[in-house]
Amino acid sequence: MSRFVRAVVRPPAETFAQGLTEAELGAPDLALALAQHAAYCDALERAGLALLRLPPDPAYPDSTFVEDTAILDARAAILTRPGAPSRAGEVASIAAALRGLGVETIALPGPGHVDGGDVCDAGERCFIGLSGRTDEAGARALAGLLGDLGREATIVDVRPLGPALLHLKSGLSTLGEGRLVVAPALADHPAFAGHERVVVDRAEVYAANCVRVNDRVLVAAGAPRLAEALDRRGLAVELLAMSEFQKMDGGLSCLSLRLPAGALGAA
Ligand code: CIR
Repeated sequence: MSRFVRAVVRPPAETFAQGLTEAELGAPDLALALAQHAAYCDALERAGLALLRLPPDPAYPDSTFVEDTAILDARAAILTRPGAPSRAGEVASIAAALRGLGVETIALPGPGHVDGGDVCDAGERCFIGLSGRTDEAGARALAGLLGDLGREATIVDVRPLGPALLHLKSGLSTLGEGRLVVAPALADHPAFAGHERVVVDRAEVYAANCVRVNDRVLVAAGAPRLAEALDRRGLAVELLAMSEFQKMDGGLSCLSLRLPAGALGAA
């Protein structure tokens, strides 16, 4: 599994509650969201990452979900074209930030759409979700670019699984070494047949979006069975409160763009 050395993060802005959501969990509390974001950043730092902390951007209520704007490979960052029109303008500032870190950026060839939340880099293979946000043209363009970078890609259609999965990674995470965490709806999908799968309990499905960062896995609080299953596999788990981001349909992975060591240039 890649060693991550840096991450780009952006706290929620005062317009956070105006972002997109289907969650019906009520309006987020901004002060609590900021505290949860700060704790998330602390956890990334404990995992060994140096953070580039971008300022909040009130023009884009969903801009704290930085993961949707780029796909980080060890050689370059592919800039996405987010599927929600209100989020299209988030990419420019992330592109500038990545270039400032010395990361080469590549634009997704048009006209398709991709959200980073639909891309799960499982090492040898990347899974690309077809969702309400990522369309076929975008998925194919991304698969082509990944192929140019020497990566294999498999497209997984999550649209038939209904609105519970906003993105592929709402129900899929990689633990490294070929191991995956999967939501029950994806447990028997043929795309994952060759992988060891940890199937998340229905009551803990939000935690299927977890993040392996170096020597640990960051997991949403409230998923004791998943935490125990990871612990049994020898993985150190850090639990993080995510309630205010869950209200806005966001998972743990969406709050950061994690850069593998090779992605950093000379800057
Ligand atoms: C949206 O609907 O775009 C945001 N409210 C949530 C995005 C979450 N991103 C992710 O799961 N990668």
